[in-house]
Amino acid sequence: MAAGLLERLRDGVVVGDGGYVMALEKRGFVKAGNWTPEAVVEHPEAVKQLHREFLLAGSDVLQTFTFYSTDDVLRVKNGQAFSCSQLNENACRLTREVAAEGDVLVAGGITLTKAYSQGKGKQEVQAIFRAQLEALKRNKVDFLLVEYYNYVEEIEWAIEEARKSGLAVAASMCIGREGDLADVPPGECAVRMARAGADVVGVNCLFDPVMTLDTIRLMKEALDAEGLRPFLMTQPNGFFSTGMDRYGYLSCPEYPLALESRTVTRFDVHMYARAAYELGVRYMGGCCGFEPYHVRAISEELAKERGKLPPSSAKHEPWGAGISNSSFEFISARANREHWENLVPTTGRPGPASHHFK
Ligand code: CBH
Ligand code: ZN
Repeated sequence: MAAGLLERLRDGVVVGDGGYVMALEKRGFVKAGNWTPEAVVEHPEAVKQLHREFLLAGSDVLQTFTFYSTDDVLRVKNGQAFSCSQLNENACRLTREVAAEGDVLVAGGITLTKAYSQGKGKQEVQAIFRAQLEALKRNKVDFLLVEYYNYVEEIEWAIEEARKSGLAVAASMCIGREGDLADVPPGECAVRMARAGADVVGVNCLFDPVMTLDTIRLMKEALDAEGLRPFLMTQPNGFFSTGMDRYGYLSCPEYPLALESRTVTRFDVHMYARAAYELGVRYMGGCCGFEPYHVRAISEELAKERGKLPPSSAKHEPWGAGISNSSFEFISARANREHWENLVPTTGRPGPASHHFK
């Protein structure tokens, strides 16, 4: 039998997928603002194709496209055209079909509820988590991904339910350096996630790789101080959001329809992947703004550690080497790491250059 999540994490580094809602929104299959996953019923081939592109980019995990798939969120966002159970059932089938094309794990994703933010109690909120988990368990996902929570108390409740499945649990909050929306600092969030039973803890979404690295560093320090050793995970956004408050990219005026000029380059991703690895992060992917080529950059940066390049590197070489056959000499002159590592990308618009990772 293929190795499970924890064995893979123990052995090395696990590359993750992510960024589905935004990637599918751009392709025309998800509605911005809703970010709900009806595409698993309406456009199964589009979802499968994106899974496949992440797989080819070297992701070791394919997550079910079940983001915001709770009956209470669906009701508010789209009049509940489909139920959580219908969506999750379809999502699992699609993910499993593509996972069979490679040696990857299926992560069953559960996400935050509307009920918690409305002040509903633990029993009501956990009933919603159980409803999300039903189809995931029935379809035998390989592990659970409990992600995008902005309150540590809610993720504790989710982890508690997820644990009951007996599956490994990876848990990540959408917080930055300032902590959760109730002002619980990242270190305390991490400790509480680990104590609730998460095998992997970390952060996803809302912030860019720079802020995400700061946040995971704070998490690690607190976990170390408590003698806790969960694996660490980071799935930052692929948009620079320097200087934004605790809502990260949501506070950018360009969110969610004009974020392109903030997009990280594949070389920014190389630097993020290296820095995260050095910090001890072993489950590494991306969230909104990440596309398969960004995940390929993680796989290429960590090719030595992983002992392999991903399939889609057949059409790409790390650090620009692949462009040496360009039709003009001035372009092939850029076929080296030095050029791409030192590049400060511009927006191409009149005005200041955009931020660079360094
Ligand atoms: O799409 C994915 O890959 C998911 N695993 C994470 C999505 S994070 C989406 C954030 C939406 C923000 C909003 O509600 O405005
Ligand atoms: Zn996201």
